[in-house]
Amino acid sequence: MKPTVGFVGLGLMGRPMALNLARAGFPLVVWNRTASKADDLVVAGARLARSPRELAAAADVVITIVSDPPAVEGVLWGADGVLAGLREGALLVDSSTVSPGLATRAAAACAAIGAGFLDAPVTGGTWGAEKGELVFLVGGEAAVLDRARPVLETMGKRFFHLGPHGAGQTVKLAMNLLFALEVGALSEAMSIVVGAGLPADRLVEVMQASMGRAPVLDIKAPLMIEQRYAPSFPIRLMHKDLGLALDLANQLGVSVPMAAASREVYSAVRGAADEDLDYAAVARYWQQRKKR
Ligand code: NA7
Repeated sequence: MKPTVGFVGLGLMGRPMALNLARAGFPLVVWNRTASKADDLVVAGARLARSPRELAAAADVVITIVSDPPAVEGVLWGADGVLAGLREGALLVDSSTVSPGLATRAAAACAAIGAGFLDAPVTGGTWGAEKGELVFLVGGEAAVLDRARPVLETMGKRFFHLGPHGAGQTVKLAMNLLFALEVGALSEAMSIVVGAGLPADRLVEVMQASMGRAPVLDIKAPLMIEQRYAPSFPIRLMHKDLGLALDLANQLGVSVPMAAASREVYSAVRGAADEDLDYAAVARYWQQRKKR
């Protein structure tokens, strides 16, 4: 018999992930702060819980994927939070991108209940979430990952077990730091080319024929050239991740000056935008500044 899955957080990433669980036939209980986002999941057969606590009390495996550390704190430790309902022997998988320290605290809280915990942030964007082809970056015990695998395999195609609790978050923050710098650097390079009156797609064409060839040119460059910035990975979340990466580097005594400069850039781009944009919109920011 398939385990009952409780799914908390039906945002850009969580909704398609939960839909894949429903389609795979897992008994599913969902909760989202804005309940209306659960409508199509209820149509797909999921039950809408009144609180994360009620959800956890009904689930063998609980998955959370919410915006940021305060959101995770709220859905886990709130009065009607997951930890108030989580059953002994259950598993909690947090796929939000947060700090390794928060993952360690959640793991300890689960251990006190007799439940397993994994930090398992994901990469692959909304496209990967829809296709069920996410990549999971996992921290925690290998045996707990083995137990969670049948559920996680509905949503992902690759699983990297990276070490103890917090290791998944550490690698995820390092990875997003690199993405932020790549997209930021590509944006600046494009603004030089566009500023000189040349088309940005020629730069990309040349880059694709050089040692600078990289998937960011396949995935983000077309959006930048066509000025399509509907959020797949919203700039507000990349800004959050750069902050978390800087905090972590600070705790570790590691120097990351390019990340610090990049966070300033993403702060400015975020502040200048009225709408929720993808982080590729840093390209638009530099090109618009040139025009002023
Ligand atoms: P979204 O699309 O911004 O969705 C965020 C989700 O988190 C959404 O379900 C929100 O509920 C929920 N949220 C935000 N704040 C809270 C609080 N305070 N309490 C409860 N729930 C909350 O983000 P993504 O799906 O793209 O990304 C989710 C995570 O994965 C994030 O850590 C990324 O960095 C990676 P709402 O619908 O707004 O009521």
